[in-house]
Amino acid sequence: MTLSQEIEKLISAMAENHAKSRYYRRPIVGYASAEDPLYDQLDKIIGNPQIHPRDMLPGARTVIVIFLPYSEIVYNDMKNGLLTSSVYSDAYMHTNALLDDMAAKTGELLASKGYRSASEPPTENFNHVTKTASWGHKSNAVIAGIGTFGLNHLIITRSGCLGRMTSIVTDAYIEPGKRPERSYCLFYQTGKCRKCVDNCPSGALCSDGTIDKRRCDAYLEGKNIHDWQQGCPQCALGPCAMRGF
Ligand code: B12
Repeated sequence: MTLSQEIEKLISAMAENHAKSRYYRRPIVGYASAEDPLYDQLDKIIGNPQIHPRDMLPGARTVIVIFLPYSEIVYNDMKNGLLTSSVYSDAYMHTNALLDDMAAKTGELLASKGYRSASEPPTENFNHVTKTASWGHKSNAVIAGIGTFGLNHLIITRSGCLGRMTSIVTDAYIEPGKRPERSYCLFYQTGKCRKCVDNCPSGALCSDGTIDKRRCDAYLEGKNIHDWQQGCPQCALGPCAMRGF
C-alpha cells in the first residue's frame, strides 16, 4: 500500500467508526506540493501575511488536506428551515474534535515511517480584527485540487461545500493532486445561481463576489450563545451543498 493509500484508509476508518459517523459522508483527502508557486502568492491574493508550509515545518514537502463532507442527516435537519439547527451545532463541535484527532493520527502514522508533520486546528486560529487566519485550510484545499472557491467563499468539492476541513504539513513526499479545470460553483459556471447570497441571513454575502466578514462574524457571535447554537450554515445550503458542478 502506498503512503497516500494508508492515510486515506486511516481517515475513512476514523469517520466510519466515529460515534457520530451518521453525520459524515466519505472524506476527501488531497495533497499539495509545499513547493507549489501558489504558496508564494497567497499573501497578495488574500491580502494578509500567510504562513508558508516550510515556515510551519522546515523541510516540508507536502500539505495533506482532509475535507469531511456532512451527510443528508445534517443537511435535512437544516433544510427544516431552522436558522440554528441543533444537529449542525452538534456536528460542528464533534467535527472540530474529529479533525484534530485525524491530524494527530496522521502525524503518528507519518512518524512511524520516520516523517515529521505539523498542523493547525480546524478553527479559532484567526485574527479577530481582520477575520483572517495566517494558515487558511481553504487555500490549501484549492492548491491541493480538492475544490474551488464558490460565490459563498466556501470550498466546493466534488462532494459539495457542506462540511469542514483541516490540513497537515509533512516532510514526506506524496504526489500532488491535479487542480480541476473549471469551478465547481454554479454561479461561476453559468452566472445564474445566487442561492448562497439569497440565503444569507446577515446580508454579508454579495453577488459581486464579496463578503463582509465582520457582518457575518457579528451575526455568528450574536447567535452562538450556547454550544448547541454553533455556526450558521445558510450559505452552504444551495445546490452545491452536497455536490460540486
Ligand atoms: C476567519 C474564518 C471565518 C470568518 C471569515 C470568513 C472568510 N470568508 O474568510 C467568519 C467568522 C466570518 C467565518 C464564517 C464562516 N465560516 Co469560517 N473560518 C475562518 C478561518 C478560521 C480562516 C479563514 C480565512 O483565513 N479566510 C481568508 C481567506 C482564505 O478566505 P477568503 O477571503 O474567503 O478567500 C478569498 C480570497 O482570499 C481568495 N483566496 C483565498 N485563498 C486562495 C488561494 C488560491 C490559490 C486562490 C487562487 C484564491 C484564494 O479567494 C477567496 C474568494 O474570493 C477558517 C479556518 C482556517 N484556519 O482556515 C474557517 C473556515 C473557512 N470556516 C468555515 C465555515 C464552515 C464557516 C461558516 C459556514 C460558519 C460555520 N462554521 O457554520 C461561515 C461561512 C462564511 C463564508 N461564507 O465565508 C470552514 C469552511 C469550509 C468550506 N467548505 O470551505 C473553515 C475552513 C473551517 C473548517 N475547518 O472547516 N469564518
